[in-house]
Amino acid sequence: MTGTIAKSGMRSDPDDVTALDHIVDLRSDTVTRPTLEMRRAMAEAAVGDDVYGEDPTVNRLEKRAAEIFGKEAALFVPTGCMGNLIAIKSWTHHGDEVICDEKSHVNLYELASMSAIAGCMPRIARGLDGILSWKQIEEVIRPKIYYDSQTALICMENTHNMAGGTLHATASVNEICERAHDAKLKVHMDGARIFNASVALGESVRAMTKGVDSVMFCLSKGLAAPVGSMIVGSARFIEKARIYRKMFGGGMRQAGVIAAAGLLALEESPGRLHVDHENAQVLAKGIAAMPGLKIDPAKVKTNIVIFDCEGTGKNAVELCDLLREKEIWALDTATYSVRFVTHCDVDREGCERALVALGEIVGRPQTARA
Ligand code: TLP
Repeated sequence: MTGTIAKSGMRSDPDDVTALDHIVDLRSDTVTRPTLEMRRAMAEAAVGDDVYGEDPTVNRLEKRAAEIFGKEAALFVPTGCMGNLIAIKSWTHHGDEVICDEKSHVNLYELASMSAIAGCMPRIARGLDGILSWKQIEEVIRPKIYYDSQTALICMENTHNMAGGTLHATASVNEICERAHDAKLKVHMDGARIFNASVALGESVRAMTKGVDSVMFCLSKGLAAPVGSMIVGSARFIEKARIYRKMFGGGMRQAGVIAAAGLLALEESPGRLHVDHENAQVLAKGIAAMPGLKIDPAKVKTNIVIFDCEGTGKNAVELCDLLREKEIWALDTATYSVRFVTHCDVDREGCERALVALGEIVGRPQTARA
């Protein structure tokens, strides 16, 4: 349930009781609030002016992120959207095309910034459950003809949010990177939830992103930092990225206050993500047994549970409204599609409450009738 936390000791402050505490907020893992340790680290953080490169805590966070990913350098950015945009801008020129999956975040949920600001066209490919293969990418690479716009970049999303937290197999990522590089294309990974992918695959983020030219990952989602994302890549890429961050208004001053929480998020939080994945399984299995709801629990590998509600005769907005009356918050992601995202501020009991509430709305689980 909201307000409690699975990892003992992470949020133990008895004063941390807000009006939201009885709500089970499954809309997103972006809603996670900083832990007590994070709040303490924020209060005590050593700070300086990061635009001058003088914030020791930001510098520590960037060094650690680069180390963990096995890349030369890293940059702290305010949001995932800005991180993706900076990477796209750094790797492309106006008029270039960026290959991405149809339902990717860069295509659907970043206000067309790759076009509006970076001057690029999204070139859509349709991955299987959001996961692009080299074959699907190759089909949409533009030939080198003077009247064609040119492909410059491939964007992959791991985990893939709107496909339900699906995973890229590392062998396939490596193949895409090798072939892309042979074709003189760059590869960016929107790894907003790359640590969820790492936990589900049982592989290090370093191994998973070895071949990609840049990675964006979020500290502020399942890792529970209040604000911030990182981009990692070569020293040359980060040098350029730093300039675009300033151009886009993302140069922060005494940002060590939030970087301090980011450091804890990076070091401590991945170790508990498996709990969120287990809770997502409980939700998926419970939902699969309910009349009118459709989901394949075998496809739920991480913390995102997206289910179809068409068979209930209610659309997603109506279902979310009914859930909200029962203090369960969910997100409609399409006309008949509802998303639950598990995270550290919703424990097993909260997930069970969500299932009870869903059952009261759509009817009792089929297994319970037998
Ligand atoms: N995703 C949010 C919404 O914008 C949909 C969510 O609740 O899931 N890449 C991916 C894959 C993301 O899921 C998100 C946020 C971002 C980038 C952007 O991160 P922020 O919100 O930090 O700009």
